[in-house]
Amino acid sequence: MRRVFFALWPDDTIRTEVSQLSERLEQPGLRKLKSTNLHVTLAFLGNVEEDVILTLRQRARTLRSSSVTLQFDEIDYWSRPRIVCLTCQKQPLSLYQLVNALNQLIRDLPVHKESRPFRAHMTLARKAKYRPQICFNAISMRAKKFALVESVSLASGVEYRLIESWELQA
Ligand code: 2AM
Repeated sequence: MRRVFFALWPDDTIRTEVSQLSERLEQPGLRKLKSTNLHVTLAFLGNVEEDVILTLRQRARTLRSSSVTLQFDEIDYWSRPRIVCLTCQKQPLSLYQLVNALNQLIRDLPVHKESRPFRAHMTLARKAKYRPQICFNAISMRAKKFALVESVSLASGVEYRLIESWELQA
């Protein structure tokens, strides 16, 4: 079984920009994500068998959805997962279309299904206790691809690894 999810996978420029912002976060016990682990989850699928991954890859290839531009203009604190994350005041229609298309794609598969409304976010840090008070310039992320990603647990911590990515339409 492999733990997988669909995500927007930032390019190196965005990773650098977000990491620089993340460096400014300070609070006791905060566990910041490594720059290479930054992502925007589109659909969390949980632990799945190899044949399901094959089906996901076959279906994802056929998906036609538009590229997505996210304007990360807020830093939020979510108390239950205890995360600090970047969020968008406005989520573009193209994002909903992509998430809906992915939910259709997984509908009949034995994978985790989310019941809560979708809220785009990029987790910056875990084990947070309160909302950081920092000013920053909004970060605009143009995603031309979406990806199937694996979460691998290592002694050094969790690592997110790209399985495959697919182009979004211009
Ligand atoms: P995140 O997107 O809020 O950062 C792999 O576990 C990734 O899928 C994590 O980064 C995690 O959080 C996201 N995710 C979304 N829903 C999840 C769930 N129900 N259980 C675990 N991880 C989930």
